Amino acid sequence: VVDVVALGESMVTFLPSRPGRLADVPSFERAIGGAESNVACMLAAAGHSARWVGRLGADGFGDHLVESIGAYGVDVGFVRRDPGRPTGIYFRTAGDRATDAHEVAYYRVGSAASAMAVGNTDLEAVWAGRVLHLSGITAALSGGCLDLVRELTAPRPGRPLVSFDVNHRPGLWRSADGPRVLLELARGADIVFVGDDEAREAWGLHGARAIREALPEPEIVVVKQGRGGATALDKDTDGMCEDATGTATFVPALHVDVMAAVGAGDAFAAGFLSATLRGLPVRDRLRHGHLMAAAALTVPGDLAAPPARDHADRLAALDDAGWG
Ligand code: KDG
Repeated sequence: VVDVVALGESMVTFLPSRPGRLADVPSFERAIGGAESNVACMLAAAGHSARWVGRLGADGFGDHLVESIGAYGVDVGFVRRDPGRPTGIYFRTAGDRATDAHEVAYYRVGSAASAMAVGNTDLEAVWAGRVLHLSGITAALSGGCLDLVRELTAPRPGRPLVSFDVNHRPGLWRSADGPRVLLELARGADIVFVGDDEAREAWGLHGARAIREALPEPEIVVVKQGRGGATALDKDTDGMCEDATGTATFVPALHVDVMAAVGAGDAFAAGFLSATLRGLPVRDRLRHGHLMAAAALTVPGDLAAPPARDHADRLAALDDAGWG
């Protein structure tokens, strides 16, 4: 049994050579992106067995993704290649250091990944992990992709622990249904990751407690509060809906000099899932999430080398003052 299977679209990412508007950036450097494969890569780098399931064009960019993701130690044996559709790509500008405001230009409509569907996906390979990691990005790609995510978040005996990062990308949804659909999908998962800003914009929900009340089913809901920290709301504790303060675990984020916020959410999810797979308590899962996020925040691209496991464990074991 593999530790984690992640399913979703991966793209070749073009990072700007200098700050400024997309209109002005003269050249870009090739990197790799894709929220779900980022999680698989970080988990593999942290010593877990990970598989990424996706669909790519039969083109050079597809080769680059298979080779790069495979080089992290991720199993890419179930990635399908589609000779009739291209691999998705996207360009981004550098985020403003204070606000992270940046531009993104996707070239992914009609991509090979957008043709993913229940009928052309090896579901046994997808269900073969202890954890299945999905995100709301896939649901936005096409009707077939949405049906696939619905199938994978539906109740099913013996299914893996389903992890769902809401990842609301308003620019990808072609209808106004995105927020409603994302809430429905998140309710089918066991572990949910959502930003408090995302929940406010998509669902009009303010604060961790309101988010948990709208998502009563998952075992655990992790609300990411940007540079402040993250709060995990556990199902098993009492009085969850009456008073979230008794059930919530908050861990402040590490203060780092942010180079680019891109990929930090994926890294956070990878750290949290790594600690979950190791059976660590909720506080330590959040700390490992923050440690991996700090690694991603301090590099320009999506992916960073995470701290080695014993090093991460020593950092996670610092007393509260070390995290304050
Ligand atoms: O989480 C990082 C992702 O946003 C990036 O790699 C691209 O998957 C991506 C997306 O669809 O935005």
